[in-house]
Amino acid sequence: MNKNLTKKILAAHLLSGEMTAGSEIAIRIDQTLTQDATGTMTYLQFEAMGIPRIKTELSVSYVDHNTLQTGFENADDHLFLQTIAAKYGLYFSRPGNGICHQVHLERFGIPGKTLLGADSHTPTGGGIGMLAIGAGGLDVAVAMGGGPFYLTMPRVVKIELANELPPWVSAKDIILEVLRRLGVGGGVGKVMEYTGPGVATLSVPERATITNMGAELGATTSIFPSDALTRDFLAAQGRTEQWVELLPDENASYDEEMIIDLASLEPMAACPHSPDAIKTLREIGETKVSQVAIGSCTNSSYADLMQVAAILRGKRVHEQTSLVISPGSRQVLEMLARNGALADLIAAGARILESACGPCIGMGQSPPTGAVSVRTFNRNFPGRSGTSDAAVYLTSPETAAAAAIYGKLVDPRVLGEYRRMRLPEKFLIDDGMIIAPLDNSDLVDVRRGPNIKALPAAPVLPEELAAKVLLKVGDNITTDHIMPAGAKILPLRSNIPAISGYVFSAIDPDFAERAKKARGGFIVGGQNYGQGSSREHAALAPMYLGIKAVLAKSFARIHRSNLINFGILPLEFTCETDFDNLEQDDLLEIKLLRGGLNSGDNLTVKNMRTGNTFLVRHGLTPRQKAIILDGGLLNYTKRQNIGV
Ligand code: MIC
Ligand code: SF4
Repeated sequence: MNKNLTKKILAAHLLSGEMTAGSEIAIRIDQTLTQDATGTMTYLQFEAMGIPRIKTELSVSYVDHNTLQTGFENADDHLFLQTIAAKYGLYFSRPGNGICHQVHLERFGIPGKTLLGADSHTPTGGGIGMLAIGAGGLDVAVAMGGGPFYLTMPRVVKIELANELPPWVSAKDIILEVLRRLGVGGGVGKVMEYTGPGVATLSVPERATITNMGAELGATTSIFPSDALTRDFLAAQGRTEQWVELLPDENASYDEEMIIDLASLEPMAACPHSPDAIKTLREIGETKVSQVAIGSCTNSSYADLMQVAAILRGKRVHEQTSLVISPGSRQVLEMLARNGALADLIAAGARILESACGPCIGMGQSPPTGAVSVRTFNRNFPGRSGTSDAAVYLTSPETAAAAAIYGKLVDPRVLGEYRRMRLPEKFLIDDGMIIAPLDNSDLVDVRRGPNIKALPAAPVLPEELAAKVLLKVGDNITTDHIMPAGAKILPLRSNIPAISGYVFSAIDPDFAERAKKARGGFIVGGQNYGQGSSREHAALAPMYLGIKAVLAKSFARIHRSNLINFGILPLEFTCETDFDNLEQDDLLEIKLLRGGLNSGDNLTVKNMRTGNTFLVRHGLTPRQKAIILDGGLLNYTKRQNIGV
């Protein structure tokens, strides 16, 4: 059968399993990345495995999330990460060097390689033809140790791009259109593979905008072919020798297909409070905007910010609107500084931040009470901006720049003549802020500040569970609900006892206390439970609070794996009404748990309030069962001696 690109790369990395959609496969990982907010736990876990040096072709530790140093915690974490990188043979991208996904694309991404990243937007690398997958930190730690990465063989969706984008419509609008059609859970268990004549009209950073925000579909990843434009990008980054051509076979077969006519698209926005609440700017109508934020791993490339600078040149930001810009990388920022575009942005009244995630993860720049904030980011979940009642719209850089000038949401086509930004022939190359691995790291002393606490031990699964439903929530609960981020909570990422006090704090401030008092219990959720980020803290902190199982209608991919990795059972309702019949505080009992897991796919739950019983499906593979029975992946990995 003629192979699509996804299958070609998977086949070249396959270690075990059958490549039929839905079955578990294991693949070899060539590269890994972490960022600081997920990295400290990842490396604590890597240390606990007792492996002397990483076994991947390349692993990079980035610092881009916790860069607001309002206390010693983040600075301590940075030092820990720098010394860990030196000790175990990783590259270290220093604070200020840029957002992990943007820098990885610029300096490290190679077509055809596999990349596993402890961040859900790792699929950004799909823009350069990598198979780039987001995962929990523990999965990344295992991959660094030479262990395989296990995933469910995805269904591959062909997204054929026809024609060319019209003026003022950009790559962001393409992924907003995909989100409009499929919704935030629409990509679960799938890889989005882009083909068709429209591909040749999109540069690598534009493709990366699309694969980046494919994370919001819940997709395993998204990928573009590696073609002449990929070669041009790598050449401009001084890395021509790393280019290989990678295309799907002619008449390749796919599990699903969809066509997007680029010429028919118009400027769009994801409206509050979900990345799939898509409307065109014409439908939204003119809406007053208090803040515009341009940046994030979705839209802060050189071409993006050159476009914004061209739009703002000689103009002024509206007096009722604050414009803040966080360039994606030091390469981008320095190029803008040297060619004068930065001066245009400053002259227009933009507030320039360092190259980091910044406002995207609530690290500063929270908008005013009840305000509308227009952002070029990828997520607009409630409260993520740091202001609980802010209304966040996600748009292209063009639409955001127009909002900054007019002080309201407008269709950017009012701006007149459009010139699409092209990539430079040569990017400015200076890897001075990336520290290369040492040959001999025996003498490196790992620095552990007082914020870095030991990993909590995962309890072994008991034979019987009897506990209360501590919380019942609805559909599409995000990891930002479960384990919020922001400038106050993020510095506690290396301190599980402290951060666990904030679990579900935005929707139920008493949750952590209640869970501690009850010595654990169950959480009940709806569809797509745990969508969004890869943060394993959304499983690790509940585990610390004693949560034993989550009963939900369905789970997001990365979060489900994280729950398993930390010994929490992800259980799916087999019947909708069983969800309806449950109430908070119900006492549930699951008997013969260990034995039950090994005999079939279902477990029986008894509700002690009603006396009724119902079935839940665990759907665990034999490997996942062994992990759960061992009390999590770390115990399991140590027992298996994986990669040592
Ligand atoms: C996010 O965008 O939500 C984050 C912050 O980058 C997370 C990772 C984290 O929580 O540290 C992600 O997307 O995985
Ligand atoms: Fe950083 Fe935002 Fe990208 Fe997450 S989505 S990696 S917080 S820029």
